[in-house]
Amino acid sequence: MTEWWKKSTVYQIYPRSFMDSNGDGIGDIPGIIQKLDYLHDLGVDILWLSPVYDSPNDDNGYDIRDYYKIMNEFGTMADFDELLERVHERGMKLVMDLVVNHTSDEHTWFKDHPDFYIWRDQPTNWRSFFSGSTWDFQKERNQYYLHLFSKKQPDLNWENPQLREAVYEMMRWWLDKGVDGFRMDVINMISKVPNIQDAPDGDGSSQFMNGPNVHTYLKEMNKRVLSKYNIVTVGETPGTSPKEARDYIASQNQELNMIFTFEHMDLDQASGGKWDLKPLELIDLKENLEKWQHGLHEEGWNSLYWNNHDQPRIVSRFGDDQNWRVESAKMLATCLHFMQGTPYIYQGEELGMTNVRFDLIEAYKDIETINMYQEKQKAGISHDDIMKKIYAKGRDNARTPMQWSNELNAGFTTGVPWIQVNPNYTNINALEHQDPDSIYQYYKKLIAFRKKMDIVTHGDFTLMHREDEELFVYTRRWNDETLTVYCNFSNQTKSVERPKGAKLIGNYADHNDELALKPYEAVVYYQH
Ligand code: TEU
Ligand code: CA
Repeated sequence: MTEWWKKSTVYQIYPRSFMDSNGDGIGDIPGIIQKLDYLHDLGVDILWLSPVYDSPNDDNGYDIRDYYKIMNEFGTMADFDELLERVHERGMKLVMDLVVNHTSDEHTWFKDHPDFYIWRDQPTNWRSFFSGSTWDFQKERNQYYLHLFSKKQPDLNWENPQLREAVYEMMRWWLDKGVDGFRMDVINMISKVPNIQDAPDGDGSSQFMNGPNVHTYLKEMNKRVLSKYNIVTVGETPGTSPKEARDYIASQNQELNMIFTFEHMDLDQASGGKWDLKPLELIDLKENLEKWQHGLHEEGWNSLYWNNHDQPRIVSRFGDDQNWRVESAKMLATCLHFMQGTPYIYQGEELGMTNVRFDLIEAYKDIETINMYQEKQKAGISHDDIMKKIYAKGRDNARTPMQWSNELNAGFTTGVPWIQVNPNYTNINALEHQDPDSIYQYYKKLIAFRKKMDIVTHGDFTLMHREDEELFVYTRRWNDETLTVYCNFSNQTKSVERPKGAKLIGNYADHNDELALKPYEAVVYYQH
């Protein structure tokens, strides 16, 4: 029997930027309820909410102050209960974002249970994901506490069984409400090596990623909580290979159902990390996705994504948002949605929303971006050179308000939006989403194929034209059926062999014996 989430498509909502119902400029839960029919029509069946718990919003909700309370800006627990009911009555499911590698420093635990956190007399030289040190000194205790992210996100000490029990109790509370699963924030970082120490150039990741007890903890979490519910779980696991992924998600391991890999999202950066920009080589992308398709084909299951609230928008990143926006958005969607796995659509991806360019750093809100700007400015890098990095990789690219219409503020709010709307909302918005040629309707077709074609769910994967630097071509085979997916990642017309079978999707008009793909065109052939 195929697990239900293997035929599903997930839609990620970043509530702060999705829909504001009360004019305070901040998206909220009643706003999500207003848009459920838009989501249901698209055909997605699982909604993943980025954190909606009480938070001081140092990292926009990924710094939780109270796991049992809804963030004031987003509404009330009654609003949440209504959202859950409205989602379920449409036959959809709701997955929460579980952030338990760290809490906010304003969580009562930080004061009342210091042993739930990680303290040392002396700091190591580790660098935070958000610039600066991963240690902050606390006078009262005369010790340093660890925070891999912001200083207001102290890491939890998972070696402490009382902490683990407190997390499991909270998880049960949400699951007993009827929540359908969890996306688990940096879950592969919860086990640190026992004697943490300085690391070469401050990169401590080998001491906290996929650590010594991470599988012990996840097996315990599965036994004590997850196994008692019919739910779906996906772990966010930076720095994980297919081999390590199988350890987390092979069904016999009784841990998680899926994980997010970051390898394909790190291909357009050089050795200095995400801000050290490097053009994408398509062959690197083809071979990485092939590695993951093969690596999890028999054991495990891929999470298929191009976008989320931390990544720049794919049509600007791997497509062409100036000259071929609609074509390249559809091509990128085709490339991903015919692979094996569960696809994740991030809000606005179905409209071909693009990256944004604010002239002033003050327009940016993301702590990662602001800290990086200050750090690089101190290092003497020019404003323009830093802004180039932010334009390419800043997380606010994904966090500008959802563009619902061409009205003021894209119909997102009647107030002043917490972050400026992308000025291109006047011609990129959801008004035309019923138009048969819209990107939204194209996504709707892709989602429907997954539901009705077993070859998409179960077929194997073979990369074709491996050496071609502009074409991404692969086949899927299942019993006597074959799908051939052709994606032109360039702004040139590309000719390839005439495929066998019938055209399943794509605007391409059949020519004689060859296939001439227009710039950023995708076409899929089906034969059996
Ligand atoms: O992100 C984890 C993570 O690996 C980030 O460092 C990510 O790689 C980076 O932001 C890319 O630029 C998760 C959440 O998705 C992110 O929003 C949070 O800020 C972070 O954890 C801390 O909770
Ligand atoms: Ca609001």
